[in-house]
Amino acid sequence: MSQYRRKLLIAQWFCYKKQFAVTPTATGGRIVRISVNGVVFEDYPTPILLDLISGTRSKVIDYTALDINGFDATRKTYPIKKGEVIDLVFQSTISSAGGCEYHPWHLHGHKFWEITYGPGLYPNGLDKTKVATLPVSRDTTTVYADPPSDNPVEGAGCGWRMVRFVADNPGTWIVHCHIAPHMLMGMMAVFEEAVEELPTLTTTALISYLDRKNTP
Ligand SMILES: [Cu+2]
Repeated sequence: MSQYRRKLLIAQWFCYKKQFAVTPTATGGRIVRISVNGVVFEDYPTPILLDLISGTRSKVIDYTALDINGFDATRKTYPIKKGEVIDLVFQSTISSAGGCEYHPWHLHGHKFWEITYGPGLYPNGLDKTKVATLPVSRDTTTVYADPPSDNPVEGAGCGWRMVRFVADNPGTWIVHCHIAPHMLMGMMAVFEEAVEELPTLTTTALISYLDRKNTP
């Protein structure tokens, strides 16, 4: 199995001031959303895992079509190849209230290793003295508000954390902030991992699977 490392930057942004349009409400207020790399998560019209294994969603991914963050704007997922070693960087940014907040990020389908973290914005050059010598394996990690200031400079980072996992579990895996209101505000994304490995089943078999009463 070929392996290579790839970095995915997962940055949370509030729809805040002029950076994003906010949705006006009927009463003239506004609804604050949270995006991941500028995309506010919206549920798929149909479950994409079932679409993949029923054959109604293509398993052929064009990796040249991914944007700089690794996002596929057509599929609305972050496709990952089998065997990739993914360095996932969770980046916090200023909140709609004007301060830094903490975010506990949770990934489905994998445990990852905590590698390193830092204040502000993720730097291109890592301070290797801060990399964990005995990384902890877990499926949730918190990006603490760093700096903890109530009034950081607008556009400044609010802390980041890097974790690492190996793409060895084909499927569709959600990654989201575990603060439920943040998740519902859009702070969520989906990894489509090695989907070419998923089986293709007939609709009849799927219905049997979903509705046991229908099983002969
Ligand atoms: Cu959060």
